[in-house]
Amino acid sequence: MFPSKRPSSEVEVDDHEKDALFTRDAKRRIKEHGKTVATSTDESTVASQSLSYPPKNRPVKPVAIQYPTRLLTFSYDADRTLHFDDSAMKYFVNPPMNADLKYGYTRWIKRPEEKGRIDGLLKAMVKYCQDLDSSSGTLQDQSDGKPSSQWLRQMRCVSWRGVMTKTLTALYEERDGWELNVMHINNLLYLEEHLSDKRLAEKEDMTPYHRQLSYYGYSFESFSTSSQPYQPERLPGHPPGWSGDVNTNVQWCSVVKTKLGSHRLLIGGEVDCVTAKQGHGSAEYTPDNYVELKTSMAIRGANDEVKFERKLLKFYFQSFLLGVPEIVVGFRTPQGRVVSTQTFKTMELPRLVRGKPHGWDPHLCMHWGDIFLNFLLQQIPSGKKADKTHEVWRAKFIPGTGVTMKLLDEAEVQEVRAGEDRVGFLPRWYFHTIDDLTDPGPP
Ligand code: 0WD
Ligand code: CA
Repeated sequence: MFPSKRPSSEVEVDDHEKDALFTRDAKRRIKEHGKTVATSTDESTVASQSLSYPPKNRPVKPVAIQYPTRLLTFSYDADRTLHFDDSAMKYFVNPPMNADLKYGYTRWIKRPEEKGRIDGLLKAMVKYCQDLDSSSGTLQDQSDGKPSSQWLRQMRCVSWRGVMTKTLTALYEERDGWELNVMHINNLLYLEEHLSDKRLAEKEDMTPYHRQLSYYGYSFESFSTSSQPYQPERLPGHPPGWSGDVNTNVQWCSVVKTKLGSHRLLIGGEVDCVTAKQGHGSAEYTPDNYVELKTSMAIRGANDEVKFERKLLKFYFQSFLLGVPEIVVGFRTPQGRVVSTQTFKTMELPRLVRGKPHGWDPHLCMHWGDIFLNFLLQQIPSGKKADKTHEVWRAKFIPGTGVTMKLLDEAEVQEVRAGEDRVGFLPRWYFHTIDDLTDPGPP
């Protein structure tokens, strides 16, 4: 544990102290873990800051993460149209052994790579707020604003689950950097993954080998899901268990709220399938029945095992963040044949790696995530919607180092907008719909 008393010149960022840390108007240097991590030099033109991550070998103050609560679900259809229903929900079934994951590859309808827009999530958030207001009727005391405004005012951050997974696991990431666009309006942070046109083109231009590997995951989904509980599909002209050709436009998503430290988060993400409720065999499901599907190379020796156990960190947070309790891994041969499946309980993953040299500690990730959110909240001044000319910031994660952040200039904001009708990266309709939702009202 950190000593409880420190010289004030050595404020530790992990202290939850919402004090003068990172205030823009002070010339200050913040020493963290013996390194200078943030400098600001000018009252009004602070343009970049950085946050290095804490060492992994020091115990940290526990930062709690709340088990998520589901708010609503929605579906994207084959044309990528969003529907507030469960039409894209599928049931888990055991995949046939020796299933050929190459099957159907040439018929794969691949969703083009796109910028990390959070439009679908915002639509879901607005829908939830509208439902909250209409179900509260006139019973609610509205002196403090509509029920949805009260609710939304407690939220601190909105993002896709994938972004939050990357953020929390950054501490252990040694290879892949990432960049986020960040806006802060009425005390709510909006995060989208920043994918430049160049980066998108690179992602689209996968080698045939990587494309194939990426397809294995989707065809495993087809073999492991069905439109009916407990009944693998039997489609004429296809191998047993195949539930349909892969179209990656189709997704079933769940939107949840959770809390990391003191920050309430609104997160949306894809859920692969559900197990039918015991004894029902009907369309009923709860988040307790969500299932995440993964494929991985069959483990052939100690090295493979180490690699797999490292990967479990991402599996863990990806599933935890949406409240997915089970992960079914399909182990495959290099040629894409399923040789076995294994079900992991999300909550038990940390114990599997605890104390191992390549192990990971979720508490360090949560602690880091809390530091990171504090950093964003305190560095980026919260704008008001009424301005409609909001600052967009860029947080850039550099593996092995930490995060730098800068305010984008007009040309960079234009690149983010990419010619679309947006304020920063937020769709303009959002500002119209939600104008009174997160507004804190008159001072
Ligand atoms: O930054 C993000 N996470 C983005 C998400 C950027 C752009 C779009 N999206 C979309 C996602 O495709 C999805 O519709 O937002 C929705 C929610 O995403 P998420 O759940 O936050 O995404 P993530 O956790 O990164 O990935 C979940 C699954 C993947 O499962 P595996 O088991 O492979 O981790 O979403 C799928 C994939 O099945 N997926 C994709 N499918 C097609 N194209 C892509 C992609 N680029 N990325 C993830
Ligand atoms: Ca999956």
